[in-house]
Amino acid sequence: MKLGIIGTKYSGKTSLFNGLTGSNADTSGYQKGKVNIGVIKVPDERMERLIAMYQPKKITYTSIEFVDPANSSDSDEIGSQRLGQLREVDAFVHVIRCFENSALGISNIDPSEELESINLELILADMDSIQRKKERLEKQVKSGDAKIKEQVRILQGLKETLDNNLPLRSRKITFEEQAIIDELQLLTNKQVLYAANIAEQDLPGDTARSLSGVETISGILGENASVIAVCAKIEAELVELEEDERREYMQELGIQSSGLNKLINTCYNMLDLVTFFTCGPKEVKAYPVPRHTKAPHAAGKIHSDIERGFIRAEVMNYKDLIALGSEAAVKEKGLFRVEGKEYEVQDGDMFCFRFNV
Ligand SMILES: Nc1nc2c(ncn2[C@@H]2O[C@H](COP(=O)(O)OP(=O)(O)OP(=O)(O)O)[C@@H](O)[C@H]2O)c(=O)[nH]1
Ligand SMILES: [Mg+2]
Repeated sequence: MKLGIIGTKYSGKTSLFNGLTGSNADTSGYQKGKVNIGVIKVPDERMERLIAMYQPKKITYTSIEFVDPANSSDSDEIGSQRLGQLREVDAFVHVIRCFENSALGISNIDPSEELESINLELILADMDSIQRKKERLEKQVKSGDAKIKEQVRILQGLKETLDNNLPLRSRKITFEEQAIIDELQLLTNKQVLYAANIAEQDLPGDTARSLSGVETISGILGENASVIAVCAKIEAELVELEEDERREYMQELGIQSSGLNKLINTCYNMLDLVTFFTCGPKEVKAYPVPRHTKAPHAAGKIHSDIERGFIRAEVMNYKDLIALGSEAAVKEKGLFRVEGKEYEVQDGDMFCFRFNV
């Protein structure tokens, strides 16, 4: 999974990037043309139990790649070059500055203005992509091709949503629309996780000011929006510490869980992901998939051959395994099942796929 970090200038994108990935990217000022990319493994305590149980030769955690795109100019906008680097991400993390920065002479805090300006920039970028595609197709439409006419009609439908100042994620997208969205690598269909970047002195996040930042964001976006409060600067410091020291410092600050953990949990909820595992002496591996994914498609995450030649899934759930203590006990209780093509993956499922190609 790939997450792109967006936000206005000095909102704390690179600081958050450092805090999430344990990197040391420069935050001392404008860094022209430098893109920061970092990969983290998704912590999952279930993995630790499974590793202890199966003693595998190889361990593969789910990973998340964070992209903090390069500045193309020293402006408040994301800018076209950065947007280009963000087209392939699965979702955005939108950092919103809720702290004053006297060193940079910034004293006003205005989450609604930041939300609006970034939102508008993404909408305009999508409008531009759609407009160009439409013009190209309209040149060909004279030939009377019904397929092209249909495409122009779909583009017009997408454009109308954007004309109303709404991102594409605000409404249901049809199968045909999705194909065009993918082709044009549009931006506003992607889900957004909002990170209110609060001041150190507002930690653990319950001062009036930090609450007002988060509430402003939630108030504008509605209660379904995914909003977390973090202090990017502190996260960047925490990630540098040894485990013990970190725990101590977190306790001092009153922080329950790291920004990374908060972000991952919120992100999994937002994207409605569940995790399945494959376990054996060779490898223990975790795979995130959208809820309601069918067994053959899940198998395809391991190898396309397994999806193509799918016969059946042999499955038990992590919860049963832990409750009963062993695979044999799970089998004895009749909780080790054989499932077919229509089976939907449940969180914590442990699969063995049978296939034939
Ligand atoms: N006090 C405080 N300062 C912060 C916090 N997060 C970031 N900063 C500071 O704000 C300045 C900008 O932070 P960056 O992380 O570089 O912000 P950015 O969004 O990457 O900035 P650009 O890439 O230039 O758009 C730096 O001086 C940071 O140290 C925070 O939570 N509290
Ligand atoms: Mg930066």
